[in-house]
Amino acid sequence: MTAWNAPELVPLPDRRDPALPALPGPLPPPPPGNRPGRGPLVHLHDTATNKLLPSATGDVARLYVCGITPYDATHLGHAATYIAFDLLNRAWRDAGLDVIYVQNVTDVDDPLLERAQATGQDWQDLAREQTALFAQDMQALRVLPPQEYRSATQAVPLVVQAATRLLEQGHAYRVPGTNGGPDGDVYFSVHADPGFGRIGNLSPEHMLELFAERGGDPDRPGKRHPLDCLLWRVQRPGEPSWDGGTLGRGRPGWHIECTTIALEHLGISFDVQGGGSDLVFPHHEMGAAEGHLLAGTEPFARLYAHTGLVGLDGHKMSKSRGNLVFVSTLRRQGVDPAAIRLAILAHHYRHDWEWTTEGLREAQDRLERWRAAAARALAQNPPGEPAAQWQVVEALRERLADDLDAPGALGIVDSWAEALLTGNGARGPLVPTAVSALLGIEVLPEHQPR
Ligand code: 5CA
Ligand code: ZN
Repeated sequence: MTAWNAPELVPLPDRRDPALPALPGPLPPPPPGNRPGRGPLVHLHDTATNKLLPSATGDVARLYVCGITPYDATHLGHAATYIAFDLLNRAWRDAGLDVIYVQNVTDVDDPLLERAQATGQDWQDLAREQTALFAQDMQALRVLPPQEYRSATQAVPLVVQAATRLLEQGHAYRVPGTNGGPDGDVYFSVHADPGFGRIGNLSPEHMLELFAERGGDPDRPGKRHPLDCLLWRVQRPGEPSWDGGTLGRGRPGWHIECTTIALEHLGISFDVQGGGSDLVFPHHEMGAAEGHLLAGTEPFARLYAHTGLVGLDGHKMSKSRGNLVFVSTLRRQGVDPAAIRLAILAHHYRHDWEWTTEGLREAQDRLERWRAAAARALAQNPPGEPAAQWQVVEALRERLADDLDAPGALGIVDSWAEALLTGNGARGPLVPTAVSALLGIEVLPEHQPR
């Protein structure tokens, strides 16, 4: 595994392969004494319970992060979300866990088809192009690739199987055609799951409002409940469609895509489902209910982690609003991706925040200071002191283990850099190595872009 690839090109990697691109390998052994050679387990905020919970329970940590809908390039909101979960991935690896990370790409959905139609582009070309660009952006930002990167179109057989099963179980039903549309769209019955509402803990009114805003169709005639969500949309003229067996030709609904991909590759009760906070409801709520009924047991995910939303000029950055700053644009302008990453890490992942050019400038300054400090840390005289270096590394690990406190972690590295640049900081390669492995920021000269 050396790169992000389009899903159909992904050779399945050995997830135990230690030769990951951005991890310089395990940190060297700690000095004698009681110092841990491995990072502590991250405690992560769970949206459902509003508590900090251990992020994993065994030797294998299982993560599902909701991927992009590829009709526009990666904006900084996307980047912030994937960098947040990249911190978790790195901390888990540092804690000695075997990580299975699964991500989807929603390569068929209404907004993608609408964009393709509006611009006259083939929807598959659009999806392929934007997925490839996303992969390049992620690689530039040193986001470690997932082991399984799966597309909605690849998942069609899983969705057909799941929708058929939910129908058989009586947890889904067919809706007659409206406005001249065909009969047979399949909907999931939210009330089939007595625990529905467990993730967002929202009032019925709030759920309805969000459902309508985020791709739902509360007013569709023939539904049993306004919140019931689409599992299978039977074919309309001009729309792509797949063989649905007894469901008829059609295409998958959105939520069931992630439910089935997660169940297939991680199994029920995997450790963490992640995404932006715009996915709490309805997306993750629907997934939890569908997954519960399909697997016959719960929870779907043990923990639901959500990133705050990145805004620009007072509004959430969103494709529909068009107030976007793209990672690829900044890269084309010659901005060092490490500075973009640092600008993002300066904000706690759970906060909503605004992208500003000033924030980027501060990150560029910080990166310069860190790199100057790293160069000093590696100078041979005087030689490095293991204990002093390990103290910094442990403080860094401790900040990340506390709900991925990246701003706190940056503060630790700032202090180390400041001390080195003013003459008496911890020398040696350990801190730069940890900064690279844990934060994904390259400060050593040989890794920096020429
Ligand atoms: N394909 C679905 C998820 S299955 C989707 O939401 N795609 S997306 O392209 O709209 O968003 C991709 C990821 O970025 C999601 O996790 C979403 O929650 C997150 N995201 C979108 N906008 C922002 C933003 N402004 N700030 C932070 N994260 C965002
Ligand atoms: Zn999803």
